[in-house]
Amino acid sequence: MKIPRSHPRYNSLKTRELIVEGIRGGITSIDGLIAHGRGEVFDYLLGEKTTKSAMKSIEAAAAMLLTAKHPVVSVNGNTAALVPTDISELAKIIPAKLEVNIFHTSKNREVKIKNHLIQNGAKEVLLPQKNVKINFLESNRRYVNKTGIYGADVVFVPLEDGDRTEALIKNGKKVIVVDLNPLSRSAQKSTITIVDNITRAVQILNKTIKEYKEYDNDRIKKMIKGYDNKMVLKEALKQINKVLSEK
Ligand code: PTJ
Repeated sequence: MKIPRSHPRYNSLKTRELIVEGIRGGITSIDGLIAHGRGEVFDYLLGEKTTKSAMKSIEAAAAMLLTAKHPVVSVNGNTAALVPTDISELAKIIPAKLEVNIFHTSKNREVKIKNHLIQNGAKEVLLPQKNVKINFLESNRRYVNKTGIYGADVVFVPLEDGDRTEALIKNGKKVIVVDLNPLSRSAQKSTITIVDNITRAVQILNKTIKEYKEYDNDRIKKMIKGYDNKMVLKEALKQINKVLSEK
């Protein structure tokens, strides 16, 4: 569909189109529409901008990814449709492994996500292996790659369904989540929660990582130490309250 540039909701409609194209191309699950709708509501309530508290999370995430020994960027069907170039760039600049990990089981979709990322700049994309699992999880997301998520110390998991965040933490990993809903299980359980739209957050994260590469290690470590995820989630809820009361 051709969306006129003058439409007041141009960006939002263009983003929706990416999800619809993702579904048509076999990259995104049909359930991705529901997830996207939920995200849109929270984005609206947050004022459709990267808030100060989201910036704190992005900064801490950049620091944690740069100091990780074995960082992995996990990609599902919505992330691949919305930000294939930015997420591929993120893996390149950290550098981290990129691994496909989806909730709604489909071998075909895993391969399509991998190919889509490669077409958008990724060098290597790992797929889950049927004989490699993480503990404490029953869903398809338990299958991981031996050289990727299985041995990772930090996992970046945008648009997550909550139980995997919890399972990854129980498996001894640090988890960075991007989720517009500050009340979701993944937002509440992760090490760092970036309460922002992935369409904005990854670009800013990439820029921040490039900048922090110049910083010394002590400065980076202090940033991680000083970060308080509970506080960031409270600030996100306050922001929602503020937007609602101003209306
Ligand atoms: O490709 P698959 O099979 O792995 O499926 C991916 C989805 C996203 C469909 C699956 O993980 C799922 O069902 O997720 P949930 O449980 O609906 O959670 C998605 C979360 O992401 C919700 O809390 C949404 O508010 C949030 N969300 C949706 N769109 C965005 C978002 N957060 C950040 N940016 C968005 N654009």
